[in-house]
Amino acid sequence: MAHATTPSDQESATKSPPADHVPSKESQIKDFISTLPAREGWSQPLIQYKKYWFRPQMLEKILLVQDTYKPRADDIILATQPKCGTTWLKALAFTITNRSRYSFADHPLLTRHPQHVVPFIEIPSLGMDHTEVEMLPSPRLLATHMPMSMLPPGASSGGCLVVYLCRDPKDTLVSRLHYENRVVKGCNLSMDSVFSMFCEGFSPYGPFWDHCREYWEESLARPSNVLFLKYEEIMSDPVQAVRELAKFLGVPLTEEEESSGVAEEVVKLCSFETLTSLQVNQVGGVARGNKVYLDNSVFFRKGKVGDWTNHMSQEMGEKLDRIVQQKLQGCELVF
Ligand code: PAP
Repeated sequence: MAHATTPSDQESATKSPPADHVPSKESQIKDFISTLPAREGWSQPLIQYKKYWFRPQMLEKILLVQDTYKPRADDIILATQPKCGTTWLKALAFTITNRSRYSFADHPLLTRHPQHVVPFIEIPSLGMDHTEVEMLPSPRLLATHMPMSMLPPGASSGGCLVVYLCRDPKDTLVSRLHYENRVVKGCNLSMDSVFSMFCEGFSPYGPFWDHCREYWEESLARPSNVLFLKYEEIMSDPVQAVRELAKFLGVPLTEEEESSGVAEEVVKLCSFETLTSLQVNQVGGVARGNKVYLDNSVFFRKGKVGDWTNHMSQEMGEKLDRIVQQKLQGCELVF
């Protein structure tokens, strides 16, 4: 139905704001973002803020939550760069921290998407706003893609526990390429183009290496508050990763749980195979604006280590490894 223009609409369209008009926080942020460097190349232009590149809508939200998100000492924050295993980490941490509430036979993950059981701090769920996170009871399990240096004060220095998951940049890039081409209508990025942008540090939430380095250094400085994990390590020994996560999150597995195979049950429930077999992760989805449609299944593609070899040449792989190694010089972090 067409929206009828009211006299007040017409007035606001033609008159300038009154002298004492205070612009909303949102419009101040939008104005500020319009002054920042922008660059084309990905499915949408990215904006550079404090060396990191973001989609404008994401940066808006990151700047907004600097005021609206009030960290609590018992918050648990799952931090990742996109495509590094966020869905998997959400499933694992949710299952571990809620294991006394739910049985494996009747578990929320059997009917709810892992992305939906743990909200992002800076990305409101559909139809929600930033009060969503504030309304949650403690202890909260939250997620973010924000760099460590952009976590609101209190989250980066208070008692919050932060789990950071990173992944081989080659597999991360391949996953990103498929994701953008699938969710953004009309997007047809090539491996060659995203590869050269990624190598320059120009990627959503990139430079990739700076994002990792910040969390890595914080995990060394504050090991009881920041746990640094790698996708490949979880893949090679998931049971051990569950034990480590449970211990770090203050809910270590008991001897009884060890002998009854709880870690193995968690691994099985959160595995790529189990999650992709569930209807909730196969059908349905949400539109985000006119151009983006997020199928529930888009968060599950191959779930493998080393898929990059099917999408880039050996030389490209070696070049990216060299760049990342060089950028991480002086840091013991290696991929
Ligand atoms: P996000 O950061 O955009 O929220 P994220 O979960 O990190 O999503 O990205 C999806 C990747 O995680 C996909 O990787 P691929 O493209 O290389 O396949 C997806 O397959 C993988 N993934 C999702 N769930 C699991 C899981 N349970 N185990 C292993 N990998 C998984």
